[in-house]
Amino acid sequence: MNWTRALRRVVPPAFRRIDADMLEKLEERLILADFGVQASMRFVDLVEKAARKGTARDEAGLRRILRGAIRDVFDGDGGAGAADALTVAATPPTVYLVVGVNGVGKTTTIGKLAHLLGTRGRRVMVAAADTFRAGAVEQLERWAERAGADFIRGQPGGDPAAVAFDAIAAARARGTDTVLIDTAGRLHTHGGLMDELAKVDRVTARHHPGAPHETLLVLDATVGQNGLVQAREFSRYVTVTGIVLAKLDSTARGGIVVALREELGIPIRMVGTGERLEDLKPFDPDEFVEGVLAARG
Ligand SMILES: Nc1nc2c(ncn2[C@@H]2O[C@H](COP(=O)(O)OP(=O)(O)O)[C@@H](O)[C@H]2O)c(=O)[nH]1
Ligand SMILES: [Mg+2]
Repeated sequence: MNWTRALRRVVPPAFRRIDADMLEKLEERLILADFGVQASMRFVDLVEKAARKGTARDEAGLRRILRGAIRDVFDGDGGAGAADALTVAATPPTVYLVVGVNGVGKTTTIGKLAHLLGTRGRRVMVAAADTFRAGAVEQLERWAERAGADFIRGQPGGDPAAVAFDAIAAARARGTDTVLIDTAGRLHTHGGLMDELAKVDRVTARHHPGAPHETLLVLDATVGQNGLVQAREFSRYVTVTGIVLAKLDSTARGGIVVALREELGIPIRMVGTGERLEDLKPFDPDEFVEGVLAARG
């Protein structure tokens, strides 16, 4: 993924030495780049300390400190192998529940993920547990066809938890190793739908111990800091194990991955970079860091 277009420049242009004025500019840029206040202040502190100790003086020194500090935020995260780092069940099927507010890109992400896992030799079934919105089931069915995945639906307006239940049973019967469950767009202020989501989670776990093996929260990169609010709200109802950041092709707010990882402690698993089947990439912290340092915008 080419991050430079999805990021604003954080290294202040044309400064001679690290001093108070430059540190102030750096902090402002980090915050404007959506790194979040917490990480921005911590990074500025690190640079200031290094300058005081004499271990960083100029732009090269600043870049060295930033590179290390940003990389540390993602310490232990999957990198290029993140798609394979998604938990796999000891007893199939592996179940991934996909959640997020309306319009963030859940259904599209499921289509792309089904394709990606398919290319890694996994047999995938997608389950339309979004029984709330008209058209949602057909949209998912089209993605399943394109990805070459099995597809299962419920009754229109029916119980989403029943769809999850049926999908696991069908996957067992057919020997399908992976089930992706699409859920209705939750307005995070909509308590009823959130309770329904928690029920999908519970029924899945009861029917198949250990499931869901991942609960992936899809966030829309274009909304910036609002993603933090959504993540906190969803975490009250389900255990989010990973984030998929969609629509990175349409934003310069990619710095949000730092705020999400720093403030929530949830790994960024994948990034969405467009509307085609192949536009889902594992999040690679090294690529991200190099993008931050190269960003000019
Ligand atoms: N540019 C771009 N558009 C995306 C991406 N992911 C999803 N979309 C678009 O966002 C809109 C909502 O996506 P959808 O999957 O229906 O969202 P859902 O309501 O969360 O299921 C659709 O028009 C998608 O084509 C992405 O990575 N890049
Ligand atoms: Mg959808």
